[in-house]
Amino acid sequence: FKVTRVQTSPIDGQKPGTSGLRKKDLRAVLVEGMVLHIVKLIIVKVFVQPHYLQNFVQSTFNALGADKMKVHAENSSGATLVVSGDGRYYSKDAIQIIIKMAAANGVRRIWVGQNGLLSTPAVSAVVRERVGADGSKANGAFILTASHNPGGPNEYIIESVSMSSGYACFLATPCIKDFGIKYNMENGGPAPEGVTDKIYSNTTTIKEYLIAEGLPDVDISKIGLSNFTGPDGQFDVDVFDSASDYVKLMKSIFDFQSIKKLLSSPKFTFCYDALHGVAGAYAKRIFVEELGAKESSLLNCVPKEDFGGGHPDPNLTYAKELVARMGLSKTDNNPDPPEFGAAADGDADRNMVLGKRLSYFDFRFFVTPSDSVAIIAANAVQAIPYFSGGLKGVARSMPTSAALDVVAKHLNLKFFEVPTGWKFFGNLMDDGQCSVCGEESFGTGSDHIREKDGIWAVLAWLAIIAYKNKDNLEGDKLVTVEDTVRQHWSTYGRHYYTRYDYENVDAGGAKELMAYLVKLQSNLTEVNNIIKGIRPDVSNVVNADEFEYKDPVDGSISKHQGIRYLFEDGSRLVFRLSGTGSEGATIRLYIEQYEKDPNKIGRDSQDALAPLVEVALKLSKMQEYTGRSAPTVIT
Ligand code: VG1
Ligand code: CO
Repeated sequence: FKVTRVQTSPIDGQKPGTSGLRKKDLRAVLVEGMVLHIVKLIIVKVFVQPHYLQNFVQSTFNALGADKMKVHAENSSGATLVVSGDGRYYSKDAIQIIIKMAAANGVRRIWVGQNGLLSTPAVSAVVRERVGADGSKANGAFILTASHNPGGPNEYIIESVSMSSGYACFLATPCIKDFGIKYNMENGGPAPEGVTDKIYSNTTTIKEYLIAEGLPDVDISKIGLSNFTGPDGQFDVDVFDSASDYVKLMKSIFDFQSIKKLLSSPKFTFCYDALHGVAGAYAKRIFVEELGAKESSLLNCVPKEDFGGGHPDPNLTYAKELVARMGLSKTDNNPDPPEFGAAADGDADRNMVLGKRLSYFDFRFFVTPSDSVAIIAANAVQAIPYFSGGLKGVARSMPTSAALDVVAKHLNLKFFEVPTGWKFFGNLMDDGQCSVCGEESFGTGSDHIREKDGIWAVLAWLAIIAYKNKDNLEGDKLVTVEDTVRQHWSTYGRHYYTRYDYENVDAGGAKELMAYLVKLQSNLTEVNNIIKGIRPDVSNVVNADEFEYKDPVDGSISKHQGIRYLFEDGSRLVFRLSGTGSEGATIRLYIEQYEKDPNKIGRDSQDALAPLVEVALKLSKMQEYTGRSAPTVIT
């Protein structure tokens, strides 16, 4: 092949957010016909528009610099990049484009998971662990995913509505489908802000990109190595099995035998919902083939380009089938609700864990992600061989509840509070200061890789349940997920927790709300006067600030990471703007209350939090600024 330089010009809005660049696959603009109310659709496909992906990829190569790409001439072993993702629509085209651009930019070899599939945690594992046939190691990776955002080809739903005037009106509603890309570094973790800022700044000045001409599309459905020759010498594309490196890593972390014993106990039933995301490619290998779960325990485990039309977000709203399978009650349709249920998001870095509820009536028991990381940290040393030497430290993102803080204190562990987004944990882990970490947004993980890890979290829970039942598998009743969580609360106290999301609100209104809260926060007397007027039974705010983080390893500072109101009794209100949305603005409101009294830890969390919720909504003038009387999603 030869290298072609293609003229291009900057495209607005290519700024990577909390986790890479994410955009709608289409933007539909409705133009109403003046007379006949006929709606015309003008569709702009964002990622598929000319040069969009190319500009971003070239800007990344430019940000990394020729030294990082180790062009062939400088170093005969050359650079190796991984390119794969959750398999969403447009991934296959994107992979071919990136292969050709990498070849033209002097990359020596590209590694692709079979069919372009690799979960985000598997990419991290591959970058860190995989060794190529020629002894090569990866230098970085492009991950193609928009995580839990839906995917699929452009679509719109057209409905016709008859008007009283006799005319018909066509309503066209665009389906929200996203595509995304992010770059991970040599440690297997997301590029730090210094790099993403540079990528963004390059996108604003880009004039040309390089692409290989005469390089055929590579068949990524077949495992094997293809060699090509370009101006710099040899270029390889290595298509490999998506699961084996990851499975090997999991087997080195957990005691698969003890989990297998648990799964084979007739008293333990299990269900895993991949929501048609890439987790399906791992679930069968790990849960069924390695651990002996029944094939019927897998739900939606065939990865699909459009996630089967669903929203691949593992929460109680979107993981509908799992929630139904866990069962409201024993019915004819659902004779035996599983003991343990879990789900993953599109790229398999998130997890939700559910248990069967035995008290009251049979209703699923939800483990909050903030509790999940605390419980994993509290049990890791006993239940997971990888941690048997002890934990180096633990960390959580700022809006995540303080359940982990209490565990850290009890166990005398180093503890860190970092801004939202996994990239902040990576530095601590590289520096040997953190073993287990998590976010309230269904993300849990450890220093085995540099991304959060959905399947790892489920294995960690299975390992804990297996450990708690190790002498009990023949007993009358197993220690359940619910028992485990309740035991934890009675030892450490309970953090009632909820998150309200206001999605796609007017960006101006959202900014004003945040500005108002920043200003208000500087006058605590006024804050407390307002609160007394709303709910005299809520405790005082003793501190408020805009969260700022100084990385203890590299000293870099991240500002404006959310507004915190801290109460005397340990309650917290946190407000922040999402950095992953692809439309308007999303306001997230995090509400938390600590309860140590063992008699008060069994309440329904929305009930327990009602006074604080009322304070949060009125204090922030949420409805005034957003026009919304209720959040889009509550978790
Ligand atoms: C959200 C979550 C954050 C998470 C990020 C990426 O970000 O709140 O905790 O790290 O998504 O997760 P934001 O900025 O929208 O609040 V994933 O699974 O989407 O890569
Ligand atoms: Co994700």
